[in-house]
Amino acid sequence: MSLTRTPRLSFDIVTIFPAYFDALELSLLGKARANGVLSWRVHDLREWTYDRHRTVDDTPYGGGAGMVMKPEPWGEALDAIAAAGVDRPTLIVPTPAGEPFRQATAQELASVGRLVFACGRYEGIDARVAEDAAQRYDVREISLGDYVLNGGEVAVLAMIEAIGRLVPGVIGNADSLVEESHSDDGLLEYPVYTKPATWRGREVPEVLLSGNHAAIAAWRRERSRERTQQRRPDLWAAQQPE
Ligand code: JAH
Repeated sequence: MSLTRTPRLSFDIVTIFPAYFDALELSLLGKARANGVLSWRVHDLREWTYDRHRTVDDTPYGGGAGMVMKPEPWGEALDAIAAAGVDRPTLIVPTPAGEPFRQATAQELASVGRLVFACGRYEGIDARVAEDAAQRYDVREISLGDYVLNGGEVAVLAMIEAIGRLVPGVIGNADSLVEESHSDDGLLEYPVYTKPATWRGREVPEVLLSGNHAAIAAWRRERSRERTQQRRPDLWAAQQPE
C-alpha cells in the first residue's frame, strides 16, 4: 500500500534553465521527495511568454550594459504559482544586492512551509516585479555572498540544500544537526581526522587518541578559536564582549 503525506516543505522554482534542478533528485533531497517530506516543482519562465521567440529580456531604461528581465512573464508566473496554493508563500529572489543568507536564515525558512524561488539572469529582474509580488508574497531578496554569478540558479540550489537538510525527516541522523549548533556558537569548525593514525608521515594529534573526553573537548575548542581568529576576524570580533 502506498502511504502519502503532506510535505513539511514545498517549493516552486521559476527559471529559464529548468535542467539545473535535475541535480535536486540526487542524494538526500531526492530521497526526502520520494518519502513525501519535501515536494518541489520546476517551472520554465518561458511558459508565460507568448511571442514567437519566447522573449524574457529587454534593454535597460536609462541605458547601460546588458539586458534586464521583462516584468510580464514574471508577473504571470508568480500570480499563477501563488494562486495554486492556499497559504501566503515566501518569495526568494537571489541577488548580490540582497540581505545576506546565513544559517539563521536557513533555519527561519525551513519552517515557512511554502517557498517560491525566482531565478534571474542577465542584469536582473525589472524591480517592479518584487514590489508587485509583495501583494501576494513575503518577499526576500537574498545574497549568498559578495560575488556575481551569471544567474540565480546556482544560488537557489545552495539555498535549497541548506534549508532542505534542516527539515525534520530529511537527514536520518539528528545528531549531525545538533553537533552543528557548534557553528551557531559563532566559531569555525575544528579540524577532523580519521584512520590511519599515521599517513604520509603525518600523525593525528595525540590527544584525539587519548580517550580523555575533557581534554579532547578543550583541544577542539582551542583549534576552533585559533581558526576563527586567523580566518574570520569579523566573526572573532563579534565574539569579544565590548
Ligand atoms: C546574478 C541574477 N550572491 C550570489 C549571487 C546570487 C545571484 C546572482 N549572483 C550572485 C545573480 C545575475 C542575475 C542573479
